[in-house]
Order: sequence, then structure tokens, then C-alpha cells
Amino acid sequence: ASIPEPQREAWTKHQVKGFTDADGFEKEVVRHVETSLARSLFNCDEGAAYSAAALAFRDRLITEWNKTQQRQTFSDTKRVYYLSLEFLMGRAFDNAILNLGLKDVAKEGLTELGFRIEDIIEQEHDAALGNGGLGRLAACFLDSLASLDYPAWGYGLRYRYGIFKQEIINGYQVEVPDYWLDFNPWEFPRHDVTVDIQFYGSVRKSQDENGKSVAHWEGGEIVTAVAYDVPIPGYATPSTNNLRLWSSKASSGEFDFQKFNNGEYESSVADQQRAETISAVLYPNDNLDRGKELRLKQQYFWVAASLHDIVRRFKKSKRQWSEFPDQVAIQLNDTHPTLAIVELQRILVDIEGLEWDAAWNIVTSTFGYTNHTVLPEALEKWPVGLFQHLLPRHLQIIYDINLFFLQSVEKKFPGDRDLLTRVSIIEESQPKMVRMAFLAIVGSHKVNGVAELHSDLIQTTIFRDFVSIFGADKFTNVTNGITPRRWLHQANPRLSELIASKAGGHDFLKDLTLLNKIEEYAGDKEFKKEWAEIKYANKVRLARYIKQTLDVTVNPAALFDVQVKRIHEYKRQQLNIFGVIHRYLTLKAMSPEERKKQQPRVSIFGGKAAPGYWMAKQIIHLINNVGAVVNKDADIGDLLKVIFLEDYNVSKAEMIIPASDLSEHISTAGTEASGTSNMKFVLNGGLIIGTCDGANIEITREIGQENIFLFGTLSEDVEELRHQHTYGSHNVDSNLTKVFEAIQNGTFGEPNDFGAMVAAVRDHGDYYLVSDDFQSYIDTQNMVDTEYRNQDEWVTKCIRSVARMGFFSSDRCINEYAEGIWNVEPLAVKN
Ligand code: T68
Repeated sequence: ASIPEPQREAWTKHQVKGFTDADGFEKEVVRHVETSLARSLFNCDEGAAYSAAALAFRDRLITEWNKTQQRQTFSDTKRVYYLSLEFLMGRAFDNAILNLGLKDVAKEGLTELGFRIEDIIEQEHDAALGNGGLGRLAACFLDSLASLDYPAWGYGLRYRYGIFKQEIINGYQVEVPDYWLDFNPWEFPRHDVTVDIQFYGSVRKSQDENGKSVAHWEGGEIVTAVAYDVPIPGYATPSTNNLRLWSSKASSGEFDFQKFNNGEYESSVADQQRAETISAVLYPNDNLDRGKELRLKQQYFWVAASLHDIVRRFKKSKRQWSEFPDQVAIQLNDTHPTLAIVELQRILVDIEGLEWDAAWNIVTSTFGYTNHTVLPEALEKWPVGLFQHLLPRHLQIIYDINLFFLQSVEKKFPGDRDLLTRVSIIEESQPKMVRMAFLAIVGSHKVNGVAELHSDLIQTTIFRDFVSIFGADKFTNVTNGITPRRWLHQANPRLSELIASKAGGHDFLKDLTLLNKIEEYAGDKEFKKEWAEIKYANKVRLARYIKQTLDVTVNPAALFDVQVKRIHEYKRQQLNIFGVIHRYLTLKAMSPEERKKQQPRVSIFGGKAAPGYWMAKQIIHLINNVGAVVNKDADIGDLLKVIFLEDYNVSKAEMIIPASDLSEHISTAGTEASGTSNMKFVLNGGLIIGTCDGANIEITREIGQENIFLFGTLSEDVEELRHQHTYGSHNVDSNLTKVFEAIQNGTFGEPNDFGAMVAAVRDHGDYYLVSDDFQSYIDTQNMVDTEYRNQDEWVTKCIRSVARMGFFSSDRCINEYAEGIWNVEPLAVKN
């Protein structure tokens, strides 16, 4: 309903312009304090100042957001929809200020109002709707999509509780719920944008006037999805995209009214609570599928609401259905949204009345699927019985998709029964299971891995048969990237300025390959001095934080060795802590004179364990116990400190990463699909110790092997070694044996606590090859010590590495998706 022409004058006259200077910003902050918050200068604490400043910037974003959406609607071009169950956004305030180019304005304004901008930024609660790399990748992609002016929407779930907060109590992880919605100025509830989502019920078949069979999904229950919109500002562009998150609530159908009127008040409230449960909590597992019914409900709820929204928008254009793939590209972030394939086929066939084949053509041209793991325990499978119960019509459609698919396979490879069994979307197990990755492959036109090694591995192992069936062209690689706005400009402002001073301004933040301009300063004395000063200052800040939170004093001049990521056996934090124990034992065995010659080190760990992952929790416990012993050992002093930072999250990453000298990316080769923090650490002037895994390989190619510390078994040798462990003899490395002896004689607390960790290596086949890689890990760490002593050469290596990191921008990555998978173009902004 738009305003008639004669009345538009008043609208134009009062159009919101938005502040551009400190004075204008201050005026808006004061207005929000006095009206939105109903407070005054007499009771404005930092929390209130944050709220008001955030509201002021939100207003700024919204005017641009509105214009961007209008521009996209009028231009009628193809849009990208990024479906992800996780968006690990972190804080929005600082990011909004920087992307709008108003940091100086905000700083000056807040100072004049009596606050320090750093303190105000710290008030914000992280938006933590994700577990780890997969969720953070989605957040970096949104930043790049907006910054590059692509017409794109994210679709996700508005969890009431994000990833749990981690507390460490007596060395153990304790989980605390993360209720984050008390005050969230970054979301706009759209109570008028709702979709009713059906669950359960049954399917009735009828015949239409032409004798065609039509399916009717009837009965069951309805839950309503409500849209919440989050503006996503691009950097140095007015483009502001939308992230739409769905929240569940009870449907307000007649049903509930009746109950209410009949006096069944309690049961009506119970219905409401049950409905709200769907979007209540993020599942806290990364790289693990636990097959819970509520998870499948979340997936369908979110996918069905999103598709309804997308289809509704398409229908407004009055185009033919065959043009759908010209208007819409949908990317599936892992298999979690795979039901979207089935849901679109259902909409087209059951509701819009298209023929199966015509519909299926549209579906497969629309979707792309990104795989993030080869770990078997992470590949999603759902029991057929659960589907039958929850989504009876979808199960029928899956069976039909599978039937036609298997028929095409039989035609191409006649008589190969084994092949049919291997590739069937339905696994003929007890109970039968739906294999979601296979469904995603069959229903998409492109399948990609997230780094070269990973993309090769999926094509030669888990999806090999599909390469012979569909041809190699369907499979591709898009190596992950990160946004330099958050991970350099925001997290490390001083380094960003220093680079800008030599790279011809801040253009490198839009075209990261321009970093190569700093390479000529890798030997420049003055530049190196400033570079080293910035690193030192970042380490001082982290040291201060460690003192405040853990009451441990660390020397900022020591080598800061950091491993921060989700705790997982495949990521091998156990290898790291065993290495630390070996270092401790070695130092203890030295004479005081010898010790004086050693390189001081601070080993810093951080990361959450999934609440049900017992072994990961034991690893955290061991790290903390080792710290408790080592950190108070007077023989050791500054030579070694062991720190476990509580509750690692995005905003802590922004402080930790710029303070690292060395970071660890030491997964068993072939297990880490890509890794993205490896890129963040190098971009911030830290070096890497790592295995030949994931994106480490391409980082090495870009920065040069002289600038990275690689060690360990190669991916192609892993299988053979595992086979030997199981069927041959398995001798544990002798240095590792000494580490185990120290653990077992009680040096680090109750030995029984760590029995299973030791046994996993010694007695149960050492699946992750910790023993095989131990000696080369230790040797490589010793090389690090030696090289770190030559600070001059070390700093040069860091500068050269940063200069060569241009490839790892998520902008490059998004452009590859746009060209190779989505076939979409940016929508230029005319002024
Ligand atoms: C990560 N995957 C990969 N999964 O482990 C990492 N899993 O190598 C890669 O860089 C990153 O994805 C981005 O491609 C995850 O983070 C999960 O968090 C996850 C969540 C739910 C279920 C399964």
C-alpha cells in the first residue's frame, strides 16, 4: 500500500537523512537516551550509552537498508539466498561504525559525551548463533556479499540461546546458557511477516480432472514462523543486505482460541511453549550429527519458512516458473538445509501443479551444496521412520527422487547392483536411513568443498561414485576466505593503519591483493620497528587480560603460541598439550645455566567442547591441570606458562589473534576441511605451525614454505598408518611414552582422569596419529624457538606473509561462488 502521489510531498520533506558528523551523532545519542531508554545524563552508565549509540547507528543502517531493498526489488535481478543454520556474527556495533566509515565520528562523539569508545564497544553481547568455522564462514560471506553489492539474503534461525557460555571450574568445563536477547538493537521483528509451518499428519491422494494423481498433506500441527530482520552493512558502500532469522511461536489458528475459551488455559500455554521450543536453542555440536528429532524439526521449520518467503517474492514478479532459476540461487551451507530441495519440489508439484520433470529441472538448477567435512560421524542421516512420522509427504518425494535417480544410474551403469546400493539416498540399514549428503548432491547443480585438498578428497572418497555418475564438472572447489574488515581493520586497527600508510590508503580492504604493496618494506628498518611495536602492544593487551581473568602473569616478550578453536580429537589439542608436557619435562631436567639459554613461551589454549563430548572435556581438564602445575613452578618461571582462556568466542578472537606469534593448526592430515582461523592469524602477522591439511596447503603455496612450519604425516599416508596400528604392531614414540609416564605418576593430578586419553593413543589404535606425528612436532617446535630468537628475520617473515595473503579474502571467495555457481552479478549503486 503506497502513499498516493499528491501526499508524497510531506514524505520527501521529512525523509530521514542520517548524521554525518560528531555533533549530529551526539544529538541522536542524547535523543535515544532520553526517549528510547527513558533515562537522562544523571543515570547514563556505559550500558545505557552503548544502547543509545547502537540505536543511533541502527537508524543510520536502516535508511540504507531500505534503499538497498528498494533498489533490489525495482531492478528485478537475480538474488542469492544463503541458507545456514548458523551465523556466528559476533558484535555488530564496531563493525557497523567501521563499515559506514564513521569510527572517528563515533569516537569523538562518545568522548564528548563522557565515554571511551573501547569501553562502549565492550558492552555488547556477542551474537553467537554458531559453533565454529561453518557459522563464522557464513558471517564473513554476508559481509563480503554486502561489500561487493551482491543482491543477497541470509536465512537462518533466531535461537533464543546461542552457543553456551563456557566457565572453567576446578579445571573442568561447565556450560551456562547464553540468553542474548535482553537488548538486541540489531534486529527488527516483522510481526506481519509470518509463515505457517506444518508437521506430522498424513497424505491423501486424489485424481484431478485429467486423471493425474495429486497428493494432499493433511492434518498434523501448525507452528508459526515470525521473521526477524538483521541489517548487514557493506564496507564503503551504501549496500545494506538482509539477514532474515525465523522465530517459532504457536499458530494463532482457531484451534487455540477454542482451547482458550473452553478454559483449557494450561494446555494452551503448554502448546505455546512446545512451539517456541523449535527455535529455542542452537545444537552445540560441531562436526558431529546426533540425529535428534528436534533438530530435524528446526531444519524443516527454517527451510519451509525461507522457501515460502523466496517463492512469495518470486511470484510477485509474475514470471513463468521456468524462469525461477534465473531469479533465484540458493546455497546450502552443509546438508542442514537439504530439505529445501524436497520442499521446493513439493511446492512446485503439489501446490503449483507442475509436472515432476519440469519441477525437478527448476529445483536442480536452483541449488548449490557446500560440503564442510569428510568425517563419517558428521555426515547427516535421518531414520526413515522419523521422516515418515514428521514429514510424511517429504518422505514420499524423497523416495521418488531416489527412484528416478537410481533408474538413471542403472541406465548409465547397467547391472551394477553394488553401485546402486552404494549411492542410494536410502541406506538399506536397520533402521533404514536417509543420507542427506547424497540427497543434496542429487538435488544440486554444483557441489563444492572448501579447500583444494578437501575438494579432492570428497571427489575421490565419500562422493567418488557421484563423480562417475554426474561427471567431474558438477564438483568444484571454492577455497574459504575471511573478511579483512573484521579480521584486520576491526581487530587490529593499528596494523591496518600501518599497512594503509604504505599500500596507498585503505583500498586493500576492498581488494586484498593490494597487500602485496607492503612486501617491499619487509626489509625496511623503520617499518619493521613499527610492525614489531604493534605486535608487542597487542601482546601486552592480551597479557593484561590474562592477568585480570586468571591471575597469571605472563611476559609479553615471550613467544605467544596459540591454539584456539573447538576442542576436538581430530584438531589434536592433545598433541599440543603432550608437547607442552614434554617441554616442561625437558626444562626440568636442565641445569639452571642451560635453562637460561631457552626461549620463553606462553602456550595459550581456548575453545569449547560439545557438552556430550567426554574426551574433549578431558583434554580441557588436562590443559588446566598442566597449567596449574607449570605456572607455579619456580624452576620454570617465565620459560613456560600454560593458559586456558575461558569462553572463546568471536569478540575474544578479535583480541587474541592479533597477539599471536605462532598459532597451531595441527589436525591429522585429511581431517580439517579448510580451517579459517589459520588465515586470520597469518593476516595479523603471526606464523603458523601446521600439518599439510586443509587451507594450510594453499597458505603455504601463497606465502612460501620458508614462512610456515609444516610437519607430520601426509594425507595420502594416513590410511596405511591406521591400518598398521590396527593389524601390525604399534610402538608409541619414546618421548611421548615419557609424557605418559609423567601423567600416570600423578604429576598433573589424578592419573585415572586421563587414562582414556593415554589409552586412545597407546592401546586403541591411535586413530588420529598423535604418536606418529609426535617427534616431528617436537622437532618443528624446536626450530620455531631457534627462528624466533632471530627477531629481525622473524618480523621480515611475518611482513612477507601478510603481503602474500590477498587470496584469502572472502571477497575472492564470494566472487568465485557468484561466477561459478550462482551466476549472479553485483547491483551497482548509482548515486
Ligand atoms: C568447519 N565445520 C570445518 N562444522 O571443520 C572447517 N558441523 O575445516 C572449515 O574451515 C569450516 O567448517 C568452514 O568451511 C564446522 O564448523 C560445524 O560447526 C558443524 C555444525 C553443525 C553440524 C556439523
